[in-house]
Amino acid sequence: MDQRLGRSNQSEKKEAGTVAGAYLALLANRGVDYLFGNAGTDFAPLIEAYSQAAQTGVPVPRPILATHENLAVSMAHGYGMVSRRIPAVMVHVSVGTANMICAAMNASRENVAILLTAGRSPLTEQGLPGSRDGYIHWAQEMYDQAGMIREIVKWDYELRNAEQLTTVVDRALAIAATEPRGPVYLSLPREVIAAPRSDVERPSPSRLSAAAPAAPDANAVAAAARMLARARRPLIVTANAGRDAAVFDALAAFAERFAIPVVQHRPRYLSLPSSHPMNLGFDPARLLQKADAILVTESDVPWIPSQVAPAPDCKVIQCGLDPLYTRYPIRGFPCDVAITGSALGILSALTAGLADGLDDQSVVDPRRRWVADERAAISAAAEASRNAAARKHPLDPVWVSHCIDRAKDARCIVINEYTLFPDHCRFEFPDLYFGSSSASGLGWGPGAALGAKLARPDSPVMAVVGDGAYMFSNPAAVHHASALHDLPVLFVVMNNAMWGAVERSTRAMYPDGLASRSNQPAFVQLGKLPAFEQICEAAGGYGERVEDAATLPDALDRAISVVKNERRQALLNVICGPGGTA
Ligand SMILES: Cc1ncc(C[n+]2csc(CCOP(=O)(O)OP(=O)(O)O)c2C)c(N)n1
Repeated sequence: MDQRLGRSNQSEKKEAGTVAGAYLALLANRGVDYLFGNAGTDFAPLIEAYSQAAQTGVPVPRPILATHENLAVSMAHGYGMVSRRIPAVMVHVSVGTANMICAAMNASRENVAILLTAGRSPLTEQGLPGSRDGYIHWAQEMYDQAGMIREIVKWDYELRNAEQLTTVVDRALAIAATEPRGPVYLSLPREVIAAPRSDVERPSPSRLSAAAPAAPDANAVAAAARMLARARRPLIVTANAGRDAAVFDALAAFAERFAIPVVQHRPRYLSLPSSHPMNLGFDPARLLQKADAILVTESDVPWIPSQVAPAPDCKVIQCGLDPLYTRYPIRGFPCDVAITGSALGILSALTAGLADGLDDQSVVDPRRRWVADERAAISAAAEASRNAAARKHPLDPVWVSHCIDRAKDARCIVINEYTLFPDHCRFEFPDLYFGSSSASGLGWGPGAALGAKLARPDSPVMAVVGDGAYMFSNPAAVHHASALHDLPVLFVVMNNAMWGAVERSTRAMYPDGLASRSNQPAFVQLGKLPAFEQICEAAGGYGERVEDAATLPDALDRAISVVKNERRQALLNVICGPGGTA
């Protein structure tokens, strides 16, 4: 956890002003660099406090205006996901909270820590600074505003008075930063933040640390090590072990030493270099039935049970900060041993447990040969599918993925709202690829890319999204934010003019049904779409429509050059045929 929890080692100097001013200064003191905001009447004391801070020079989080709450939270998600710091978001009372829930759910399922906040309708009808003065102040009030979002966040609270400010903020940040990390929610009534600040001493840095994760249990590790040591065909399945960037090297060393192949099923963070000899791609289905021991690490859905299952005698070890995913109502994957702990801690404990029995080359060498054969087969199949895709018209997403891979800088951060095929791309370092949340609340990718750019201003950033995902992202708000905050990124829209995932799901359920034979099934075709490239151009960016496979590489080069050399956002509207993974 690298969040600074304080900037100096003394108590903060006391100043005149409001709770709003003290709150902003406290956030900055606790290492919150950015406050993503979508404002309303509840913001008045905060806006005044920002002006006062500008005059006094008190450090406060930089305000980042976003014209939709889904965008504000997606930007915060992207920023937190890349930086591992905790950003804050503030939205307008109940209605703003309603608008941010989808993006908050994405962050929650991916363990991204965010301090989500919202105003409250003023509590009083008159008599206090901040009392109701607009007709909306009655209808916007709810009996339980936080109830809307309570299932998604780790903790929620309403600030009641000036005196508890430090405890509340420090507790919120410590809970958000404790693994498994996640968003927390704090509501801030207008009279409370408009009140005079308290003169209660505020320790700096915070005295409320995040809790360290549990250490892996020695007996469980020993049992898992025995299962892996005996296996002829062991397999690791992960989605998110790489959320701790240090795992990228640790998993590489572990997999290599003990010759255990790794499949990354629907990864949100990559956990292994593409070129690693134990990397067996992204599809567990073809390997699952061959496996006799499976180590699932940080993977909520290691395979789809209705489509494929491991052999009945295959041992399954589930590892993670919350290996049973207790926040998911149903999850019935087999689990012979469950180990709670960080991926890094568990890999290190398993290394010690396996070192005795498994450095035996007679066990490891045959595995290594098996994995090499599997890897060769996967790479041959990928090449065949690229060749088949190469000259298709309209463009094939496989070919688009390959061209993106060839065009991108080796250090480019790629945000994938699921249309990019990572099996046709190379990522050799941690934190270069981020996939959309397993909650799949569409509209995340473009905002997350802006947040990633904020976290790593010197890295090129690209968002690859479907036309559906792009429209869910509030494009006008996205392009406005990119220009306003000087966050030039490249958006590649794979435009198949449909909600392909909806069609694929219908065909899968009713392969012989009428809808499968229809040219116009309901709720699938998007018909005539806007010229997306012009939406980007309207915000001062560069836009191009690409219809021909042969012209895509040059179009990518042009767009990448505009983003890099002119510091302007760019959008390629790539007209694709059906395809996709969801
Ligand atoms: C907020 C939200 N609403 C609806 C969905 C259901 N949904 C899943 S994929 C999808 C279509 C996405 O379209 P597009 O981005 O064009 O990709 P394609 O499926 O065509 O490959 C929809 C509507 C969702 N995941 N999230």
